[in-house]
Amino acid sequence: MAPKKNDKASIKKDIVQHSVETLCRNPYNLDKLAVYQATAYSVRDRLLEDWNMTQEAIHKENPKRCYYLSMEFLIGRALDNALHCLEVKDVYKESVKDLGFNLEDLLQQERDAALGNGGLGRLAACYMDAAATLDYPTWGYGLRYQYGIFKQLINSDGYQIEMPDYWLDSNGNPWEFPRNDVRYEVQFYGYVATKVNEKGESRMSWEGGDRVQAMAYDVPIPGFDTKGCGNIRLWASKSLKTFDFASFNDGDYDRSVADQKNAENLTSVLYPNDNHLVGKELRLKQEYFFVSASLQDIIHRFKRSNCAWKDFPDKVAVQLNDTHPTLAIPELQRILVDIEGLDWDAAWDIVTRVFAFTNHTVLPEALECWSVPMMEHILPRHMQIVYDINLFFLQKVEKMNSDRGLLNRVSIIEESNPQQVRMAYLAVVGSHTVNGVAALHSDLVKTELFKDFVSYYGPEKFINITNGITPRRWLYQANPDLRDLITETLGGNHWVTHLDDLKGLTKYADDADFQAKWMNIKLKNKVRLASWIKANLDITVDPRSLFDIQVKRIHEYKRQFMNILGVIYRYKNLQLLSAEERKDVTPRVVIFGGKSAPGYYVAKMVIKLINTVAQVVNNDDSIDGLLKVVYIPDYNVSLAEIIVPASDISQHISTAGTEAAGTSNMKFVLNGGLILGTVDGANIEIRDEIGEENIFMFGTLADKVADIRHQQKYHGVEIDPNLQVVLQSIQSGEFGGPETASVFGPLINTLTYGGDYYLISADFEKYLDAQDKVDETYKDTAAWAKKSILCTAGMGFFSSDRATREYADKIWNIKPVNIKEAAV
Ligand code: GL2
Repeated sequence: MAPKKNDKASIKKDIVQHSVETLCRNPYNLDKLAVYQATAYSVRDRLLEDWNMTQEAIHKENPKRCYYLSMEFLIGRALDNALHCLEVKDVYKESVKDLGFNLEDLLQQERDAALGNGGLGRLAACYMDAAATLDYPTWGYGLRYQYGIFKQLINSDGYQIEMPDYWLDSNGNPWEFPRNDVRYEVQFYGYVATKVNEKGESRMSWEGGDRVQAMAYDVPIPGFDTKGCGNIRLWASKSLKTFDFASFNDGDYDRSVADQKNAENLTSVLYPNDNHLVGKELRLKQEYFFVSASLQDIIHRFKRSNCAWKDFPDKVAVQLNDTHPTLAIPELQRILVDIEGLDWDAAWDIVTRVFAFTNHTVLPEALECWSVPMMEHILPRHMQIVYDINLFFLQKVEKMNSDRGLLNRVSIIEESNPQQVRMAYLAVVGSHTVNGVAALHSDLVKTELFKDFVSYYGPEKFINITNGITPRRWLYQANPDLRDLITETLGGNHWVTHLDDLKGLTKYADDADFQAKWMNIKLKNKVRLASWIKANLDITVDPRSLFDIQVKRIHEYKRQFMNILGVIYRYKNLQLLSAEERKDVTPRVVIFGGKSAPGYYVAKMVIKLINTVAQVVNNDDSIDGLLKVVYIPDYNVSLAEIIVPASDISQHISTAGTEAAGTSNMKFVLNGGLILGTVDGANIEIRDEIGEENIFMFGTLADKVADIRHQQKYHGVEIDPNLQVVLQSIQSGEFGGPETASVFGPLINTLTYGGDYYLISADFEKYLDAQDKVDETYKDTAAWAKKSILCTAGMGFFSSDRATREYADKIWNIKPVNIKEAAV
């Protein structure tokens, strides 16, 4: 087939052809949605050429490959990204203009692929972008949820309301290729029997139970400045029986299709919990369904290469993105021992050379444990295998150190009632390398979370790979004016794939002309966000105010509560100032966004408080517009692309030691936004890279947190006096009246009776001081501009290209494929 041509006439022809032939539309009756779709199909055709070439190149070279197993991929929109990667955005803009449409309007028609909760899922998407850009033979595997993360509405009372996100609506999804021919069976329930094979050996066999089918959908992931195109293979569950004729003939119509519905329900929804385990049976089934289908596919591909099992670890690396895919460990052991007939030790040697595990959190409530009775019921053979893995592991530990306490502590089985399988321990025991996602976090992983494992295995098994973000989406695409200024200043766009080049901006940090251009772009981005806010929320904000942004999942540990308490403090102070004093005040717009897990009561109350405060502050004319509070509903990847470039300050204020890394911090700083943050997660490394004079840091250090909690337990919480005033104003009904005040009682109690676990009171004064510093610094525009430029200049290290390379070199042991040469 002749390759697609990228001149305007060909593109227009392709778009019209898809409108008529794919969408069945009359070319004289096209709306934006139809033209978006036709455009998307035409771009997909072009991607497909690269996709095929890449897969062919990898197939020919047959190198070691890496598979990134993740229950979440928070991809966002695909069209704009693909246009940039294929370097056809300008010609497409012209082409759709000729057809009577504006490309930017068309881009807004696309629904986000929101198959993730937050940072963890977005990280997976950034790594797939980097792997494609760097030509690594890496595929992602995930689930094709029919419903992504819920849509968040804020009702007139300020509460979060959840609506289903049926992103695969009747319009279809141009960004996936259904693979009708790639299907595997996945088994659940049943029992374990002993069987004698042809060689007369007796083997365990998993029998009976239910079966569903996994069908593959491939999502192409374009690389930048390469012909390479990566892939994420998503599994959808299908019924093996399409229709039960017996029931149908008996008149039982519901039952005749029940099987199909039940099977398809399995991959229907993404669980909406971030950093929190909800131990539901359906979730466990999703996890097993996912790893079973993925491993069958990986093994199928491996077998085509005619290698022996002993070579499997030289051909295959599997990265477990958190514990969610950990069942892959007993599953591979089961396949090798029960089905392929390897002996236990040979199989275990292979397993432990294939898998590596990324830990993304130390929060106890997020660590996955599954009840043994539930596992026994759904996965009877896997439960036996987990027991055996544990037994052999504990025998080895005992040889080194027979301390009973130690054996209990490292056991994969927790002796609770009922017993639980500790998935993180299973992941550690079954992997060759375990990594944390930022320096401090990896340290805590070694010294606290897996301390006993470090003393058994030695420290080398536990490494750090600090997270990274893709500069393609998060600067090149989201901030076109800044992109162009950087490209012009650095003399080309080499920086997009070599982010360390940004260092070259350092020498312009004091240049007044450059500063003016730089700050002008920031202002333009703030105007863009202000217009969005006006159009969507009918709130007027002045783009010359300081934009202070905190957008992320709502969680107690992330302390949005502290932020809004600080806003109340600011508001009360403003009320006290004279007209003269007000002249000296830096006007602020405080912007929040983020979803709470539907069942997370305290987080939902924080959302309610923010909206209640916003209602009062925004309607109080007496403060001369010096403070505005905005809650942006339904925060998602596409909104982030508008919000991130518009920040002056963003807040990353988790209690020290709780945020494993954070990745939005990187996005903001890359776009010249300064940070107000705690000494936590990747904030620390950002400070090291950009210089401590360019970041506002405050708060209790991680190694002091436990002491303070201990103190509070015995002596109670001493509420900071400024905080006391703020809490009283809430309790007195200043926000929403006396009835609303009582609604906030339980929230306030988390600071007092609950023991202020997240140290809001302990950090409050330092937080307010840091905010004062922000206000003061902002008054000096040149000083601020310099800091902003140095922020961007220092962010080279946080490219997902660097992070992915580290995974490839230190863990996966894979090399890039030469796509052009190999494809010839
Ligand atoms: C998270 C961490 O909370 C976050 O700090 C980290 O940046 C990301 C990616 O490593 O992982 N862990 C987690 O369970 N979620 C995260 O976002 N959901």
